[in-house]
Amino acid sequence: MAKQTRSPEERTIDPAAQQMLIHADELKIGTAFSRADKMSPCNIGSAGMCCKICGMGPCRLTKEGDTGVCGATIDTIQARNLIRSIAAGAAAHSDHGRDMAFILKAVANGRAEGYALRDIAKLRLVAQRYNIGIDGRAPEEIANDLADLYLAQFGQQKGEVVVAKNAPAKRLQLWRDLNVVPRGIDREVVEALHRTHIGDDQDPEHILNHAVRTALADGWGGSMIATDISDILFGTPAPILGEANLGVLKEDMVNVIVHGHEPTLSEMIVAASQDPEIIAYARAAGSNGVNLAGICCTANEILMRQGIPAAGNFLHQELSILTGAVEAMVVDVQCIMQALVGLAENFHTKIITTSPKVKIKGATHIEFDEHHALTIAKKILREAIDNYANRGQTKIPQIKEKLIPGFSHEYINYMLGGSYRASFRPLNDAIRDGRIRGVAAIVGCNNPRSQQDYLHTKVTRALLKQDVLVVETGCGAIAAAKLGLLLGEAGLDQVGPGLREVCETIGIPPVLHMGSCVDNTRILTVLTQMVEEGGLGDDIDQIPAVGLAPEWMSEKALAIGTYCVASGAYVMFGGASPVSGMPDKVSDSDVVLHYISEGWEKMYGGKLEFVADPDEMVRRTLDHIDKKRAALGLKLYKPENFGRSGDDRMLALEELPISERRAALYGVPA
Ligand code: NFS
Repeated sequence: MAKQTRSPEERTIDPAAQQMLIHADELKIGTAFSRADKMSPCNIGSAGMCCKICGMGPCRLTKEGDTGVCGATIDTIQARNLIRSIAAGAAAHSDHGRDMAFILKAVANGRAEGYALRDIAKLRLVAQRYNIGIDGRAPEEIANDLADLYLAQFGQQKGEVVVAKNAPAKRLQLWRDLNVVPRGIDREVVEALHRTHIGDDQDPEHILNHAVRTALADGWGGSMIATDISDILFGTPAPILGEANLGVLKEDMVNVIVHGHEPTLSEMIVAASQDPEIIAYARAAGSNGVNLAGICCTANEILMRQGIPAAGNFLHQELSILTGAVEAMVVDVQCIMQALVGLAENFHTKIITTSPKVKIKGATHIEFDEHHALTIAKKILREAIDNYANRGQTKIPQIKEKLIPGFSHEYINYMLGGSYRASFRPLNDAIRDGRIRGVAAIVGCNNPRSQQDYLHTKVTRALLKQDVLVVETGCGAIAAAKLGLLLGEAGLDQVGPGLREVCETIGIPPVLHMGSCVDNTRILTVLTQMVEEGGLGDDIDQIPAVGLAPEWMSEKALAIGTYCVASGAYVMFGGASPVSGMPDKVSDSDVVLHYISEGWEKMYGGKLEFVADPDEMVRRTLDHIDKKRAALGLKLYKPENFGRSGDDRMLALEELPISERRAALYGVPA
C-alpha cells in the first residue's frame, strides 16, 4: 500500500500542535504522526484475523473458512483477541486502584510522608456504603478498614466484589442472573488469560461473557476504587479555573511536565513545587520558579483538583518536548511513548521514570515510594532545576485556552439543588421536558491515525447543537478544552436552545469535564443517581444516553466501552474495529461483530459498535436517544419550544434601538 505523508493541518486540527509539527519537520525529527504515516497498520491484525497465542502460528485467517493450525475459527480468534485487550485494560486501571488502596492504608497508619485524608466527608460516605462503622471513630481508623476492604477485592476468590453494589438494584440483579458479577478483580483478569491460552475456551460467546465480567471488574471494581480513594486523599473535584495547551509552558520558568496516570506522585510534585526551599532553589538557578503542567490523565487529575494547567493530551507528549522548554518530563504508568527518550536526546529534556513497573532504556529512573513521597518529589524537581542551565533555543506556541473542569458527580448533584436540596431532579426534569434531548459521554484517547482532536470535537459540536448535554473525560476532555468548549460563555453560542437555557440557569458549560479515564466511573455513578432519582425508568439502559470514544487507541478504552455496555449504555468507537474481519466480507456470519452489538443489546440493553464516520456516529446517537425517549413516553424533542428566555432574548434586544426595547420586552407601547 502506498504510504502517504500528511500535512500538519491534516494531522491535527490544533493550531499549537500544527506549529510544533512544522517545527519537527524543520528539525527533521519524527513523531507519532510521521511514524503513523510511514507504517500502515497490518490489515490482518487490525481486523482481528491474526492469532499469535501459541508457537504453531501466528496464523492469518484471510479466506472464508480458514482456521488456525489448531482448528481455531475466526470467531474464536476474534473473541480471544478482544478479551485479551479488555483484560489488559482492566488490569491497568485496576492496578492503579490497588496502588491507591496501598497508599490509603499507609496514610491511615501514618506511614505516608506528605499525604493526608483531605475529604473526610467522602471517606465517611464511602465507608458507610460498605457497612464500615463510622460513628465515634477517627478518620484514620475508618480509612484503615476501607483500605483493607478494598485490598481484599483484588484477591477475593468467591462471591461478589463489594463495589458492584453501587449499581442500580435491577442492573445488579441482571448481572447475577447472567452470572457476570465479578468475584474478585484479579481473578477475572487471570481467568481471561487462562481461557485464551491455547486449547481452552473456544466458544466465542462464552469467551465474551467472561469479557463482560472482566470489564465489570474494572468499572465497578478497580477504577471505581481508584476514583473514590483519589477523592478521599486529594479532595473531591469541584469547578476550578484552568488552562490547556502548549502555551501554558513558560519561557522564564523551569517547566516540569507530569505525564501518566496516578495522582499519587503528581500531587506530591505539586506540593513540592510550592515549597519555599524549592522555589528558592529554582530562583538561584536563574529562573522565576517551577512551572508544572500535565499531559494525559495525570493532567486531568491535577487540573481538576489543583487547577494545574494541562499541556495537552496523548499526542502532545512529544510535541511538548519539541518546544525545547521542558526541563523534565516525569512519567509513571500508561500511555507513555517509548519514543520520548530518543526525541528528548535532541533537546536538554530529561525523561524521568518513577514507577517500579515502568522503566525505559535511556531514561533516568528515580523510583517513587509513598513512604517518602515528598522527599522524592523534591529530588525530582531539583534534577529539573539543575537542568535549566542546559536549555537551548525554545519555541513555545503562544496558544492556550481557559477551561473550567472539576464536575465530579458530587458537584453535579450539589449544583443542581444546592447544599440542602442537592438532587438530580432538575437534570431528570430537563430531559423529561425535552430541554435536554439526552446525554452523551465523549471520552478516550487521541490516535495519530486520525486527525488529532477532529473526531472528538466534531461529534461534540454536532451533539451540542442538538441539545445533547455532553460529559467528557480523558484525552477527549482535553481536546474539548483546547478548543474552548469547556467554558460557559465560550461554548453557549454553539448549543441548542433548550440546553442553553439549562446551562444559563445553572451556570455551567455545556460540556462537563468529569476527570481522567478511571473517572469514567463517575459517569456510571451519575447514571445510577439519575435512575434512583426517578422519572427516567428503573435502570441505566432506559436513560437516553450514549457513550462515544471517537479516537480510541488503548486497550483501556475497550475495557471501558465494555463495562459501559454491560451497564446498559450504547457505546460507539471511531476508527478501526478490532473485530471487523475483512471489510468487504462483513456478513451475518460475523459472530463476534453481531454478538457484541445485537447480542449484548438483548442481554444488557447496551451495545458496542465501531463506526468510523463521525456523521454516522451522531446520527446513530440521536436515533438512539430519541428511541429511548419514546420508550419512556417522554415529550417529543422540539427545540423550537425553548430558547426564549435568559441571555438569548437579551441578545436579540440588543439589536434594537433603546427606545424600542421596553416595548419588545414587555409588550407595552414605547
Ligand atoms: Ni485514557 Fe488516559 Fe488518554 Fe487514552 Fe491514554 S491518557 S486513561 S488511554 S490516551 S484517554
